[in-house]
Amino acid sequence: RLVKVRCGLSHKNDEFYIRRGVEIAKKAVGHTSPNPMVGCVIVKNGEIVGEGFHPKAGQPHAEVFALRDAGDLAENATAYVTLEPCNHYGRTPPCTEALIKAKVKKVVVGMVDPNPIVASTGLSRLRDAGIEVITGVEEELCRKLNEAYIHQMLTGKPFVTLRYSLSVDGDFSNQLGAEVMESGGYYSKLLQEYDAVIVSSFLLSKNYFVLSSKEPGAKQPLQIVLAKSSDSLQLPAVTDDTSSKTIIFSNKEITVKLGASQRGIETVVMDRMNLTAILEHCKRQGLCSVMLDLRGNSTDFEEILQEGFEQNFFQKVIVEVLPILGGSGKEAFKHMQQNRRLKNLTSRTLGESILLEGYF
Ligand code: AOF
Ligand code: ZN
Repeated sequence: RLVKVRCGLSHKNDEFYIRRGVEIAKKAVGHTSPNPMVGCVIVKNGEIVGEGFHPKAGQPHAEVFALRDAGDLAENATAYVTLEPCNHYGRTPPCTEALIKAKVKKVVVGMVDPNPIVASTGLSRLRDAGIEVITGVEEELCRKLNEAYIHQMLTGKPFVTLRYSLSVDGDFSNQLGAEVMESGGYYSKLLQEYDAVIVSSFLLSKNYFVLSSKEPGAKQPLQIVLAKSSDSLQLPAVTDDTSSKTIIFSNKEITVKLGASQRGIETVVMDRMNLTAILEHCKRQGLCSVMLDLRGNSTDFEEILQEGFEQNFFQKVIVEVLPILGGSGKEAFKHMQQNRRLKNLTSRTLGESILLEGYF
């Protein structure tokens, strides 16, 4: 039985090479929008002879880099591509033609391109040229890789994720969570995945953190600040350093005061705070993915959350449970003063639930 398992692991099947393609596609995380992330692996006689990924919109596609890497070895080889090869002249020429010219024998595709100008024409172009084509290999993984791109292509709207943290007893106001959350650089990595992040000015005025990814070479998301306070507002944590752009949305009752170094920051005054207008703005800027970070004063988000749920604006939720108990002030926990911070928190899934265990 052991021997069998070992064979299973070393056997490199189509799924293996598509997974490798997904891995290398992710090298460009945060840089390809509005284009998808794509990886391509060229395999001949069971060996990888070329690899490439799409680094940035406007630059060549994954297939082009992989074919260049493989050189003459691409002839009679199999090309594994996480997304259907394009068949149109966009900013770059069609990848189908490049694959045909390189005389590959077979093309294995993760998923069909939802872009209406491609949508299966890439597959048929390759088949017409006598190339064997298989599609739908590790499709779920490939879809997850480009969830924002797919949503934006199919609906014309940005992909919106709600992100928030909770204490173990379900406190949602969670001003307490701000510092805890920075552990492990997770948030910094998450920011890379989004074209824009929306936060409340409350969070920034508390100087809890700066909204820029610290990943090396990171592309910074657009920082969208909801100015939510009846008083005039100072925003100490917003800087206008060139790496991250900031835009502040407010309603008529609020005066936004910017510091001398913040003059370049764009401000938009709306009749009332509304998510429709904010997302329209993102769309006009060609932004495909937006994260709405609910840290801060939960009341700050009431209006736009209501609107977002009514209009079905949200696609995804990311919830972080903090190692804190007794944040909610609920009856059962209200006498708790000490040991609010839990130790050795572990988690696992129970069917569709999550089980947490922690120690006082
Ligand atoms: C591929 N391989 O690596 C990518 C593809 O303006 P362009 O020329 O960059 O074309 C963009 C479109 O091409 C994009 O919307 C998507 O349909 C496809 N992206 N296709 O074969 C790639 N990035
Ligand atoms: Zn292409």
